[in-house]
Amino acid sequence: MAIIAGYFAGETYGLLGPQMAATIIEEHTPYECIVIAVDRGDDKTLLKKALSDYFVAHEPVVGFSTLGGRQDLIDLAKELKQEGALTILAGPQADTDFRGEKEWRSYPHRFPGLSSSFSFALHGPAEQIVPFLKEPRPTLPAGPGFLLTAEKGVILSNAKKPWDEGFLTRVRWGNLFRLDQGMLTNHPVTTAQVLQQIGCPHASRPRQIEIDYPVSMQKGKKQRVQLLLRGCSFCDVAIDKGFHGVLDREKVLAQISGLPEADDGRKIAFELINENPLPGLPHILTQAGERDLRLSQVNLTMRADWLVQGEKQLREALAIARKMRIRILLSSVGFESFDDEILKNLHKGSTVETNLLAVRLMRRLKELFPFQWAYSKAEGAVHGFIHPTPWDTKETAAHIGKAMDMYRLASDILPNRSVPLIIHHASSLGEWIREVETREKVRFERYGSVIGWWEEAMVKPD
Ligand code: B12
Ligand code: SF4
Repeated sequence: MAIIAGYFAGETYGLLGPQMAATIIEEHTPYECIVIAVDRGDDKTLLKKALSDYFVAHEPVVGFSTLGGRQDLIDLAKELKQEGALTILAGPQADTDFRGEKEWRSYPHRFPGLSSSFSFALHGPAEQIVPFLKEPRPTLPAGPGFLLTAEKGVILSNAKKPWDEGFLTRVRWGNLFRLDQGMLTNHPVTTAQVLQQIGCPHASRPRQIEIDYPVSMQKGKKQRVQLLLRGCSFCDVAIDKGFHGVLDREKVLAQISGLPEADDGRKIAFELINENPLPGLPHILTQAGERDLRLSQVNLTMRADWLVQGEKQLREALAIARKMRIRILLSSVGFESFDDEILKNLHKGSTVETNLLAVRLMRRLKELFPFQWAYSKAEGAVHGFIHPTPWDTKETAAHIGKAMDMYRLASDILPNRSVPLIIHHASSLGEWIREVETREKVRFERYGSVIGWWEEAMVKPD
C-alpha cells in the first residue's frame, strides 16, 4: 500500500498524520505501507510508473491524505481508480470533502465532493482500516469511519471511532518517500511532530455569535448572520477534530523517545502539536532530561492569549532549556489580525491588546534567553496574519497600519506575505457565506472545496 500526500519541494518536515497511518497499517495488517510526498512539480506519469514498479503484481491500494484541495492529486486518484487501483481518501476533512458541500444537489454551483475520484473514504483514526485490510479479499461496505458511494450516487457514512491513545505513540519516520529521477527515494525528515493534543480547546464549546456581512454587501446599517460555531470561524480543524483532549504525558514522552537522531546524536527538532503547550512544557523537558533523551529544538504553534497566560511556565521551560542546551522556537502564533472587528468576525477569541502583549513578551524573552528563545521570521517563524478579509475597510486598514508602525511588526513578527482568508466549504464561514447567498440571492464561485468571498467571485442573478 502507498499513501500519497501533498508536499512542498525543498522541504524536509515529516507528515505526522499520513506517516502514523502508514505505521499503524504496517504493524497491524499484512500490508507494507509507505508515504509518498508529492509536490506540484512532480511528473505524474513518472509517479504512476514508480507506483507500478512498487506494486509489481500486487493489487494497488493507494491512500490519499492532506491533499489541501490539490486538483493534480485528485485527478491522479481518479486515473488510478479508473485503471483498477483501490483509492482511499483519508486524513483531515476526508468526510466533508468526499461528501461535498451541504445540499450541493439542490445548488449546482456548490462543491460536489470527491466521491467519484475515490473507491471510498475513511474519516477519523487510521486503525479503523485494519479489519478491512486484514480480510483476504477486502469487501465493501465496511465498518466505522467508512464513507461509500451507493446506488444513484447516495453516500453512506458510518460514524467514526473515538481516538485511541494506544495507536498514537508510534511513527516510523523513515517511511517517507519522494520521487527522484523517476524512482521512489527515501526522504529524510529533519523536523518531526509530536502529538500532545487532538483538536483545539477553543473548539470545545459551541457558541452563538454574529458575523458581519462582507463590507461590499453592507447596505447602510450593519447586517449580520447568526451562527452556532466551535472555535475560530475559518478553522476546519475545529470542525474536523473539535477537541478530544490532551494525551497522557507518558505517551508524549514515548513519541519523543521514538524520534530519529541527527548526526550529533540529538533528537531532530519537533513541533509539539498543542495549541496550549506551555502548562506541560517544563515537565516534558525535565522528564526528557531525566530519561537521557537529548533534544535539540522544540517548535511551538499556539494562540496569543495562551502565550501571554503561560508566561511563568514559559520562563521556567526556557531556564530548563538553557541547562539542556535546547532551543525553543515559537514557530507560529495565530495573531490573524490587528483589528478587533476582524478578530471578532474570525471568532478568534482574543483581541488586538492580547496580540500586542504577546509581541512584547516574545521580544522581552529574546533579551533574557537569546540562545534558547527564537520567535522572529528571521529565525524561521511564520506567524498567522490573515489579509485580505471580507471585512476590510479604511478603518480596519488604519488600525492595522497603526499597530504595524507603532510596534514595528514588519521587522520580526509579520510574515513577508499575508494569507488571504480561505473559506473551506465545511468551516463555519461556509455556513455564513451560504446564508448571505440565500438572503441576498447571489452566489459565490467555488474553487474546488474553497468558496470565493471576494467581489469578483460574486455572481448576481440575471
Ligand atoms: C501538524 C500539522 C502539520 C504539520 C505536519 C503535517 C501532517 N500532515 O501531519 C506541518 C507543520 C508540516 C503542516 C504543514 C502544512 N499543513 Co498542516 N496540519 C497539521 C495539523 C495541525 C495536525 C495534523 C496532525 O498531526 N494530526 C494528528 C494526527 C494523528 O491526525 P491526522 O492528521 O488526522 O491523522 C490521523 C487520521 O486522519 C489518519 N490518516 C491520516 N492520513 C491517512 C491516510 C490513510 C490512507 C489512512 C487510512 C488514514 C489516515 O491517521 C492518522 C492517525 O490516526 C492539521 C490540523 C489537524 N488538527 O488535523 C493541519 C493540516 C493537516 N494541515 C493542513 C495544511 C493545509 C497544511 C499546509 C498546506 C499549510 C501551508 N499552507 O503551508 C502545510 C503543508 C503540509 C504538507 N502536506 O506538505 C490542512 C490539510 C487540509 C487537507 N485536508 O488537505 C490541515 C487539516 C489544517 C487545516 N484545517 O487547514 N501541517
Ligand atoms: S484556528 Fe487555531 S485556535 Fe482557532 S480553533 Fe483552529 S486550531 Fe483552535
